[in-house]
Amino acid sequence: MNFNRDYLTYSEEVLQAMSEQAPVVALETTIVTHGMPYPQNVQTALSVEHIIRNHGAVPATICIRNHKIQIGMTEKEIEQLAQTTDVIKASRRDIPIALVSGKTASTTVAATMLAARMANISVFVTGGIGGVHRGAEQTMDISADLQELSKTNVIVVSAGAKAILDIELTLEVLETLGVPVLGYGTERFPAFYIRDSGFDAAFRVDTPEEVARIADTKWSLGLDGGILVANPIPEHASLQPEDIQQSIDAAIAQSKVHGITGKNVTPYLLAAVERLTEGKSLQANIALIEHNANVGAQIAKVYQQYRQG
Ligand code: PSU
Ligand code: MN
Repeated sequence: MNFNRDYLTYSEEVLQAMSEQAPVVALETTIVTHGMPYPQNVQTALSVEHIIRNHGAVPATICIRNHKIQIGMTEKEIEQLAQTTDVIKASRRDIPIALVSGKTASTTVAATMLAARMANISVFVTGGIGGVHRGAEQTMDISADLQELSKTNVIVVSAGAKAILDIELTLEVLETLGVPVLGYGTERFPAFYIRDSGFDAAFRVDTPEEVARIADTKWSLGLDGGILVANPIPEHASLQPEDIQQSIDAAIAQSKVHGITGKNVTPYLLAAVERLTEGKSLQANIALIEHNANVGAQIAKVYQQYRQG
């Protein structure tokens, strides 16, 4: 990748890990600033980092601050970010704008993939990716996350995509864009709070080794783009489809009444669903991202051997 490295800055922990060729796992921050309320956002961000360290990998939480893309944040910086209210939600298009303005920005899945790639980090753990919104045939609201998955070489560990989206169309677009969708321990594509969206993943894998091997094979062939690992929420934390479906439908209806568009749609729906489920969706969200951190750290450790080999 050819780009100006002056725009990147690293935390000491990440620099140290890189000098030792230790496995590093990228983490996004839009989930902190726009995906969860305070204080659960900061608690979750720290707990995910903790899980990754317990596996012997190093977390690199990513944001944009002071005209730099920052790879790795201290606990204090994460706490500050979580309490700031006017943070820019930065996807690919917003990265140069945030860098020039010097304002603080959190990174979406798309922007975190880009930053990870620039920093030579191959594994990224998130909650759920953005996708094709319901009614996209009218609104054209399709997350830039999908395009990024078609271009940028990072393994993205997720719990699938939320049922606020049109999962069927999201999978169709991922297929068109050539993105391998790997069900982790399942044939089915999970839908965030629930383990089965009703649609198949492209392929089932059961081990970190399989994921690492597929990534290595894809990129060895010069087939650029990400790999989407779809790791279902643990059974005990998953919600009943009937519990969540009504809340999602109501949230989407409210977003229409309030005329929510563009990058405000996803944060609005996440907050509305949380309100309508009386916090149940938030508990599920925390459980699934922690689970993804466990799986992602294991994948990062195995993939690191391919990078060194
Ligand atoms: N899905 C979630 N929680 C989130 C997001 C998605 O369950 O916090 C965030 C991610 O950062 C994702 C972004 O990349 O929302 C997608 O936003 P949009 O739909 O505007 O592309
Ligand atoms: Mn959108």
